[in-house]
Amino acid sequence: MRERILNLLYQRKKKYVSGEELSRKLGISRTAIWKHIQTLKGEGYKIVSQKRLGYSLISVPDLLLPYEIERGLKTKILGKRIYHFREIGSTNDFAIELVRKGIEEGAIVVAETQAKGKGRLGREWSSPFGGLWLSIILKPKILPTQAPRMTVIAALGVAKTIRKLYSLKALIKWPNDVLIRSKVGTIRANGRMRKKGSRVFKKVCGILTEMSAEQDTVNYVVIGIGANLNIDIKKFPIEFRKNTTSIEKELSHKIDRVEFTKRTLEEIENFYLLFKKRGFAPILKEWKKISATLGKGIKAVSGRRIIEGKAIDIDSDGALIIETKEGKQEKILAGDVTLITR
Ligand code: BT5
Repeated sequence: MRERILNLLYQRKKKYVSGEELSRKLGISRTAIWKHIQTLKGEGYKIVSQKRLGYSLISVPDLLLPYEIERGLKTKILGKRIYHFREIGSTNDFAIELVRKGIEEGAIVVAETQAKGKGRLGREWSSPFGGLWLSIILKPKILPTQAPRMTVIAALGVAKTIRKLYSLKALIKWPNDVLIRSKVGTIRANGRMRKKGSRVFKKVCGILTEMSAEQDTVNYVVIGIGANLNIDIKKFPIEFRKNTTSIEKELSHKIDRVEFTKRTLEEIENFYLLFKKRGFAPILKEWKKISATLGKGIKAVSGRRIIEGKAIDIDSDGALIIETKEGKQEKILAGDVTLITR
């Protein structure tokens, strides 16, 4: 109901809609309308009321509220149910609880801040206010070994959104970091001498996919996306700042986080549907086009293996193929990559 009230107020933003009109159009009493308006105000909407004129929507809170994400969202699956928190431990943990209780595919969890944001391999993910901390529940019919494909689909969705909305050159570092070629303000960066104004790759988004599977079927996949949007880099712990950026930092202004969220969901869904229809090949093709890794000198750590060489390909399983100095080809399915040549 509150969503419908908001939609009517939005249609005449900053003008008045009478309580009588709202009550007639929505089929509820004027007292009920008044109560809903109070709740919306409590959530941060600035709505003024004037005795004979009615209600007027003045401004919307800077929050990723479900009403805002749902309005005009062009998806069929993603975001059909939205759970929003001002603060949570980890959106992935909550999404896993939901899916264990039987929630359907496409439900999402969003939070303004996370107290225990999770990176991969037990690492910490810093999640101050201003980012997008999002988990998406999917139930694809894939083999457990193919779950990393879902991460690629999400990384592509985020990178495409950044490119289309802000014309920033977002690239994907294997397997799933989204990087931006960022201007460096200092002369020294990453231990190398750099001219002021030259560019290095910095991480703007990380993805953590968690799943539950039986031997040959996946029960569910939770894709956790952490995107640094309107965040001053100083909000991150000092040890995380060096190779980190945010959209605000790159553009030198804040962006509309709701718009970013909607577009990301739409882009991810498009890639997901493409994957369902045509398989992984077209996804792989798109991924290779915006890879920050291919053709570069890299150091890869995968379990106990450390491999240095040139990243020469990503195969049909999504594995990274590295050619070592000795001319040997090595393949890794999971791990961390550092770019040596840029
Ligand atoms: C990732 O891990 O990149 C996956 C991050 C996934 C976060 C999302 S937020 C929504 C959902 N709910 C969760 O609890 N998690 C997911 P990894 O590749 O392991 O990178 C972690 C490392 O990146 C840390 O050890 C830091 O060095 C660095 N880091 C931490 N916070 C960062 C941030 N906000 N931006 C960039 N780098 C960060």
